[in-house]
Amino acid sequence: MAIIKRYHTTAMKTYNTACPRNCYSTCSFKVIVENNKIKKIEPQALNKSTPEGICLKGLSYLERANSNERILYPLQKIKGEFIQISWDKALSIISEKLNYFKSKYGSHSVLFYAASGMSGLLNEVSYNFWRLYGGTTTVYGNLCWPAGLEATRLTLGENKHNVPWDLENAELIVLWGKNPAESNIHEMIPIEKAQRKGAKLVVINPRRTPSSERADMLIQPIPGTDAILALATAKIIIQKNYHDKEFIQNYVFGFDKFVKSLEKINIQGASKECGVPVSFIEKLAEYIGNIKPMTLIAGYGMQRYTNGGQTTRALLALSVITGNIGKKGACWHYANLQSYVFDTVKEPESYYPKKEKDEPFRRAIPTALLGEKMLEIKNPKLKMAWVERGNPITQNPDSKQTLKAFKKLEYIVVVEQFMTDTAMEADIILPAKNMFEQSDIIGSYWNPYVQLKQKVIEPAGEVKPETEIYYLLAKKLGFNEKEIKNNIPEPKDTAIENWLNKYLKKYSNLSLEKLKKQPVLAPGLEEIAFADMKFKTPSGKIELYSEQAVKIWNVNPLPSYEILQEGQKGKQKPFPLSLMSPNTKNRIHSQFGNLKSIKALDPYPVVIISAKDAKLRGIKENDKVRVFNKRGEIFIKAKLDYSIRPGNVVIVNGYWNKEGGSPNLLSKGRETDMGHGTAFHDNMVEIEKI
Ligand SMILES: Nc1nc2c(c(=O)[nH]1)N[C@H]1C(S)=C(S)[C@@H](COP(=O)(O)OP(=O)(O)OC[C@H]3O[C@@H](n4cnc5c(=O)[nH]c(N)nc54)[C@H](O)[C@@H]3O)O[C@H]1N2
Ligand SMILES: Nc1nc2c(c(=O)[nH]1)N[C@H]1C(S)=C(S)[C@@H](COP(=O)(O)OP(=O)(O)OC[C@H]3O[C@@H](n4cnc5c(=O)[nH]c(N)nc54)[C@H](O)[C@@H]3O)O[C@H]1N2
Ligand SMILES: [Mo]
Repeated sequence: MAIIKRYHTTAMKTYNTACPRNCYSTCSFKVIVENNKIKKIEPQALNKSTPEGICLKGLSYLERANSNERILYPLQKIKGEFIQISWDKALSIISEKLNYFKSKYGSHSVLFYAASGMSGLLNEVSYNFWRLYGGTTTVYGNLCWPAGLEATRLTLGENKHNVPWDLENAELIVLWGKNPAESNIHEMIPIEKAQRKGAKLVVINPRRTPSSERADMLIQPIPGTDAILALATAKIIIQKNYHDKEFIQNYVFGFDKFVKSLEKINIQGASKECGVPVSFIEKLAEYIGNIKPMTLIAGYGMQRYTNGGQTTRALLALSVITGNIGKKGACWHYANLQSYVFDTVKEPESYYPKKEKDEPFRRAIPTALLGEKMLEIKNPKLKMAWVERGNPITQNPDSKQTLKAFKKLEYIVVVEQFMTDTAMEADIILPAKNMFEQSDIIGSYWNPYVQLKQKVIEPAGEVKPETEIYYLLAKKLGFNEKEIKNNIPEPKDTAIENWLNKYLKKYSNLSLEKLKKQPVLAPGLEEIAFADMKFKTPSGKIELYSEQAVKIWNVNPLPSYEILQEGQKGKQKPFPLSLMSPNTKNRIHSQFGNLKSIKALDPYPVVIISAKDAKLRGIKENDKVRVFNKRGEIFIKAKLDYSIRPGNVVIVNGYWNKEGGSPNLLSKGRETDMGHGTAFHDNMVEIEKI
């Protein structure tokens, strides 16, 4: 009753909640609600990682939640147009299709595709439903971060790092392939505090970004060559005797082999390969070798290459040989999975099918090659797809292939909030909930809190959360009642709360009541990760040499520099420019860009090109250009910028086709060397004026 009463009051009420977007920050914030409408969004000071400064995307939830472009009813495509239909009709059609394809071709003729549009524990209900259906085809791997996760797991045994506020204790901070001023704005708070106390900041990124504005040193390597830069730096550190012998003696496995492997590295040659002057490499070695404690923040940018895992291992070696692990102000800062206390997706090993548990449920294809494999797979061929929390036509590589694969299907259901490129391909669209319309528990890969994303309003229009959609569909399909009860919560707020409480009960410091008041530090949190110097690797030590790396991924057992598959050196003809397509400040991938408040700042995609490359092609600022390779083309405006090295260009990802197009029209579906990640940036293009 208490819950129902809330929604009928006209008084303003304040709730604590948290942002469930796939973003490092995962901010806690407060929402003020009146008459079932979100009125205001304010920071939540109780979260030490995100006490202030809600980003523009967070503030734009006001517009997003109340947007009149939101999909509020089930829609059916009839002769190319979407027509509103009743839930009963929509679910009847879908259950008919599901029965038909299963009986005619087997349940694996249906693809269940979900990505990272909304996080939360309740997402597991989707998998439960598809298991009850008899299994489907799904994807393994991930678009995001797994090469780096796996590199870290191979070396340290686990993915965890010091709490964000420990950054203040660092004397040296290296931001390598991460751009927190855009992708993790709250990280800039402790970085600036450390700098005010005298810490040095080094940024390593082929382009200059807002994160490098206050750096003491900016190094701009050729994309995809960071491993050789790191190995050359390691060689100088060891030659100059800066390495931490005691730490290595006690905790490191394979150091001698690592030193031996560096013999073949020639500093001059390395400098040429990565495009960084020797003096800069020497300076970097001076810094990393002498300034302690160091936190090396590795982002997810440079692991989205075909050599991304090995590159990450090479960077991590710098933290290892200088003893910058397990101490105040000293850590390898990649992903802190300590708040993922409930999630099964904890380490990349779980990204590929586990025999006993998953095989009857699913036949899996790599997400990095979604379009290609959807077209290729046989026995049975794919006939139908169900997409939720994802926008694969925009966000997965090689959009043309992905689109072709979707167009070949006989039936598509998309659960969405907005008319995305993927939703446009649907035969039926089911309206998706937003973050304010259902409670759920979320973790974070940076913020060390377990948080409650609270239900604060009743769903708009006829919106139903996925749990309810699956519940109704399970009934329609006549699944066993007991199975339904065990696997899918009833569509009632109390049933959802009971479901979440079932998990929370495992930890004495967690309960819904408590989480409603404030975020709670993850149970068992190590503020300083690895302070006990225990490493869950086969040797029990930090592994520079990894037999697992060879066995699982067939890569060099030591960190090594591998040449990219497509090319990186700006010389490949007929496509001489390497295209990076990183994340951007005012969008989370393909989300938020449709809002007026965001469009005002970021109205259309541009290609960032150096003045030198522009001149060579007769291109001026704001000229419309064609960016192309043999996979596709995109017509956008050019932005001339000194932030970028000649030979490289940038188009940030997330733009929809109707906005001008996604850089994934140009990227190839390719896996990273480990972890089944996606090598988006291993991508060469040419540009011409039109
Ligand atoms: N505002 C905003 N925040 C986000 C997101 C978002 O979309 N928008 N997405 C969230 C998600 S899901 C993720 S995965 C993270 C990702 O956030 P980050 O870890 O910051 O990763 P990216 O933005 O992909 O890339 C970071 C930087 O890597 C650089 N880079 C590319 N290639 C190379 C290379 O070869 N070497 C080096 N040294 N650098 C390179 C790019 O220029 C880019 O500036 O951000 C999260 N936070
Ligand atoms: N070229 C290039 N491509 C990239 C990247 C890159 O660096 N370069 N980065 C990659 C990375 S790091 C990532 S993580 C992926 C992200 O890829 P996706 O996870 O596919 O992308 P999003 O745009 O974040 O979210 C997908 C959709 O989820 C919907 N959604 C939100 N909440 C809900 C909900 O509760 N229910 C349902 N059913 N839908 C909901 C949103 O409206 C949105 O359209 O993109 C990848 N793509
Ligand atoms: Mo991501």
